[in-house]
Amino acid sequence: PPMILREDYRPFGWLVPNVRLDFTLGLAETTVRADLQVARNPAADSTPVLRLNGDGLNPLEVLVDGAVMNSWVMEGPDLLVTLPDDAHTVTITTRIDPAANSQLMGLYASGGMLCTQCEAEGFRRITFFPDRPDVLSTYRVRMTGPRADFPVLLSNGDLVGSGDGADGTHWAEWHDPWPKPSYLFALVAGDLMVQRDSFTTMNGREVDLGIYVRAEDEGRTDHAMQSLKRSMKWDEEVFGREYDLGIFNIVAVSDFNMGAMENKGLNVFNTKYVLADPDTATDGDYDAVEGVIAHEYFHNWSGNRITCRDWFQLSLKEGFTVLRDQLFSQDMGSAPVKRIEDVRVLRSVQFPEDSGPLSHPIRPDSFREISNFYTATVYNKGAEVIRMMRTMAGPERFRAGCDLYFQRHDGEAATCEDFVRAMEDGAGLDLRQFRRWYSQAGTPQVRVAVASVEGGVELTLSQTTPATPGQEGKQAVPIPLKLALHDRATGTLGEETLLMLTGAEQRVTLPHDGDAPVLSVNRGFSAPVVIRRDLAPDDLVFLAARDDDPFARYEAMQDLVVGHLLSAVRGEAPEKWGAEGGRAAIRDVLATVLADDGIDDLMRGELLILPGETYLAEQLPVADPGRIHTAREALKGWLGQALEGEFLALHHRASRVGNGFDAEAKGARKVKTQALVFLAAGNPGLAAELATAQYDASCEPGGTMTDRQGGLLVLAGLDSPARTARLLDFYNRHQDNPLVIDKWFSLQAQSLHRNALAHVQALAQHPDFTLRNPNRARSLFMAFVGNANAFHAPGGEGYRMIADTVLALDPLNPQTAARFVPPLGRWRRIEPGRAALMREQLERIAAAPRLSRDTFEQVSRSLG
Ligand code: B3K
Ligand code: ZN
Repeated sequence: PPMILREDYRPFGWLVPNVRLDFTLGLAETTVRADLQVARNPAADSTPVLRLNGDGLNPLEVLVDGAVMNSWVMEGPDLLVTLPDDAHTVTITTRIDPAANSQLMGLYASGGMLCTQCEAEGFRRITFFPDRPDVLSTYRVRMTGPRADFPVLLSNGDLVGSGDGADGTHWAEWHDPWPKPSYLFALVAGDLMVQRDSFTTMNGREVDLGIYVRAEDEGRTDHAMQSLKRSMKWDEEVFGREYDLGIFNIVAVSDFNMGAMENKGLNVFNTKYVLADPDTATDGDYDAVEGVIAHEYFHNWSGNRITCRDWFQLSLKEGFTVLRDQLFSQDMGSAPVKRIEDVRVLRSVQFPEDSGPLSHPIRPDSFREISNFYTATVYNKGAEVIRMMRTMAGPERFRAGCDLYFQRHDGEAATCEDFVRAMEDGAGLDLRQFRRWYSQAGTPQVRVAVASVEGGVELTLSQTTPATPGQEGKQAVPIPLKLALHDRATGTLGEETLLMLTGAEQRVTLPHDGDAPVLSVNRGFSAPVVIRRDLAPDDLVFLAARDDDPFARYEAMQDLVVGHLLSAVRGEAPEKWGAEGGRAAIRDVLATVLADDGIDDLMRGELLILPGETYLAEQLPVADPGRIHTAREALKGWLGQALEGEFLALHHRASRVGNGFDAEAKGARKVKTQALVFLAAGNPGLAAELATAQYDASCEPGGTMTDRQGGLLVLAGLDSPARTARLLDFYNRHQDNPLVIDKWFSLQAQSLHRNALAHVQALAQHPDFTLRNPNRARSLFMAFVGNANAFHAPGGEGYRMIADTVLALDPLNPQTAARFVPPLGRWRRIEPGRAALMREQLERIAAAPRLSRDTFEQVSRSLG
């Protein structure tokens, strides 16, 4: 497959101002007649040839201005039509088989309904079209189908007509007045229930809201609806963005490759991000529903009204929209907790991506398959880059920059450069050097040293960015660092200041009274960098217990634990970390955190989370996953014993809080299961009893899935007669709910049980398991990959199982198959024995015949 380069961008030779689509719907046969009004693009090189992208399509008939034309040619999958004049109507008829579409791209069948997924290049599987985001058209869509099978017929925009046809058919016609690229087209036809509501915009316009689900999911859409209304209101208040159609519909689909899709006026969602009720969804699920609903809604401006010129600009809409959804969630719940969660995701997913073979800039320079670039780098690092602009400008000036961007580029297909320029002009920032964040891959490493000088302290800051594939020499990037100097002796907390590190090395003197201050740096995680600071354990203890920035407290806690664990993994003399090799210090801080009345349980829960195994591995040039696991479990067990009384008391206190959805109840549920996690490592017998009791209590009326799943997850890691019984109970209780059965697969795949690998092998043979449903495939195998100790089984069985999964899934669903390759691609950073086994599996995949473009690209980059 060819490499596509960003620098090769050229505008398309033809404009397609209007599109008319006429669908005759059937699950196994749908006929599509497309009328494309085309005109030469004055802004492009002139060409008589209209190249229309296709993927697996044959033209049944081609008309030009209503007359049959037979001189078309196919070039690979594309249809080429040579046109005599400057403007024509081209009509093409195609026929597709949605039921046979296992890739879930284009028009496909899911549980008896028809739906579409077009981003990035799925529209070309429906009809021939210039399937690129810079061709904007208004769409008129007519659907005809059997009323009994498809009582609901939806598309983008407004419903302009409907009626009955012959032989039990009916039809509907939709018109979307806003010009859009083909990737935002959507169609849904099926037997669905709807929850309706309405929203009045800031200018008093009524918007009809609808959430469509299958009959069995009725009653689980309330949280999604409330989240939608909150998102609409928040985007008006915080970004000044008003919705622009009379209808906003959401449809939940159970077979879906991603989380959701922002099609204009008709968002299509994975059921996982719509459905929620207390008996089947955890607190985490509720938050995820709210966040994804917001994300897709926010795309209406950052993505739809202003779209991307080409797919290299993907972060223009995704990075910005992730930042918008993060800020929204910060406002809806606990801002510090949300920030910590977002940083944890960035560091455990994006940092490893950025330090491995798949590293790429947030605006990539090349790709073979764009689906492979919907990454944590484009999304989450992209969001961090825009967040830094906001930090440098402050919220008001940042808003002015956003306003200018929306005003200047409304209705356009824009570039990241357009966004940066609008920020310079609107927010008054000089971003000349800052642009490097868009072009340079890799995570900057910042070293900070503090020395006392007359009247203050001198900070020496330096930065380097490690080489990444295709980018050897790196340049310095501007790094906004929020910092403060605290006084450990007096306990006085210093004022926060913002310092810009712009050069490779920089020295600054800061005033400070008193001796030897403690530096609190990268507060709030003001920059997406790795900080290397040589803080003594006592200073980390002080920050973890006392810093006024919640993120800095979390960070100090993490650093303290990371320092202890890495030294254990390296087999270093423990004295460096003080009494008990640092364990005593960790125990004491945890005790402080457990007793601290100044924080709520949601925040306490964050401070109790030990750094994950992937994050720990990332701290080492070459990691031994077995040693990391052993050291981490040993610390957890020691803490579970040392603080057994405290954790028991916590579990007891939290168990008496009610089952509500307020912050107190959610916080209580979070720390309750965390207490169990520590106790399970320290005193398994006691923990098994408590976990069983927690599980059983959660099955009483009003009990929550959060408690049930938490109890069962802990129990699944232990050897106890209750383990089998409760796993069976959970299955029986929820066997009719696929999303909950996904949890049942996941929690066994994630469990700390020493036989987890064998459990996963057996579960892959379970009658409910299938690779055809992406949620189910991920529920078992992605959860397994996240279980570092099981995935990295020394004999390589885990690697083989994932490679088998890739090979089995690739012919069915390449997009989802390719997502399982990156975990194997980490081999260079793993100890040589396992590295060889990982490589072997990558080579086995590479050798398979007829690999998809998606998997081929990921495997070859991983081996390269
Ligand atoms: N824009 C979609 C992503 C679709 C990707 C398909 N390969 C979801 C989102 O980011 O909102
Ligand atoms: Zn998005």
